[in-house]
Amino acid sequence: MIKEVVAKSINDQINKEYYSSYLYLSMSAYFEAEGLKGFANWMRIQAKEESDHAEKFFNYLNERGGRVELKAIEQVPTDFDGIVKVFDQVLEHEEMITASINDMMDVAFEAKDHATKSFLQWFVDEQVEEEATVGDIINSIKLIKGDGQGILMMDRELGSRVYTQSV
Ligand code: OFO
Repeated sequence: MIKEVVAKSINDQINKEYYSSYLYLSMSAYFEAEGLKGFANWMRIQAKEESDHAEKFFNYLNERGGRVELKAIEQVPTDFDGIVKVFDQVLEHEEMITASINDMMDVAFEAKDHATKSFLQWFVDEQVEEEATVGDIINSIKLIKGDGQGILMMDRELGSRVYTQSV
């Protein structure tokens, strides 16, 4: 049976992953309204991935005999201030998620819960990849410097992202 302190950290994280999903869906709606369909597509896939992450935690806690408790999802921003600021916000949010996963790892370590440590490793690696991807997008946006042609090209590129389910 999973220890209560570990189960609590997983339940808290489920909430954060759903918040992330909701946040990225809100950003997708913003891009859609701005006519940036490729950016909207990228963000919508990001939202789906976050919901998959929540389900991964959900399934794992059930598997370990813990009790999943879904709490209310905090209100996400609904208005944004341009492409650069949106992606800066994404990076900042992902850094917060990385810190949260690292804290979970510490909890599992202290509880001597080796199974949870092993399970969390996937998320540690995923966060490295996510932060790098968002960092690359921010660099490209900065290089474009608001040039319409460049934004159009980026919109096309981000529009080609395809969703692959991870649960
Ligand atoms: Fe973007 O991260 Fe989930 O875990």
